[in-house]
Amino acid sequence: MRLLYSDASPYARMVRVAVHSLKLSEQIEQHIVNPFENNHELITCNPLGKIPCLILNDGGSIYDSEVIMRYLDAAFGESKLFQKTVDWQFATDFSLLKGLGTWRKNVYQFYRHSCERRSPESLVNLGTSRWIPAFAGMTN
Ligand SMILES: N[C@@H](CCC(=O)N[C@@H](CS)C(=O)NCC(=O)O)C(=O)O
Repeated sequence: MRLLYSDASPYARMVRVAVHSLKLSEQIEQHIVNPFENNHELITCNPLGKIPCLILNDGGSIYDSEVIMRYLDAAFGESKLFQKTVDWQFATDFSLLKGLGTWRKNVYQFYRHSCERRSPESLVNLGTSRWIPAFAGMTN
């Protein structure tokens, strides 16, 4: 598989965290693309011309960061990152992460702040979340 991405894209970064967390780095070749240069391969696999875009081994393609992550998790991760049944609070928290434009240190602080405001249980979830260790690792 081949992942078209850009270092500057928070959406692509999120997918790359998932690739790393699922230990798929050797199976997915990561290729930098500037989405604003009308790259032929990108437009061919994603008519929207946006990254990230995952090109499958059979030539098909999957795009939109969340769809890519859900695909990788279901196909190769035994649904470790996203549960098989929808947890709406988890989905909402995930949307919060997606909505953040700035990553690195801010993502962890913002998420923690948001959980602290909600409920003590959220803090427990924060500690046990499968995502946070990966994000925290990227912020160091
Ligand atoms: N909903 C998409 C958004 C992807 C997106 O907007 N990517 C930006 C880079 S951060 C892009 O490719 N922009 C190029 C364009 O809009 O033409 C996702 O989650 O993957």
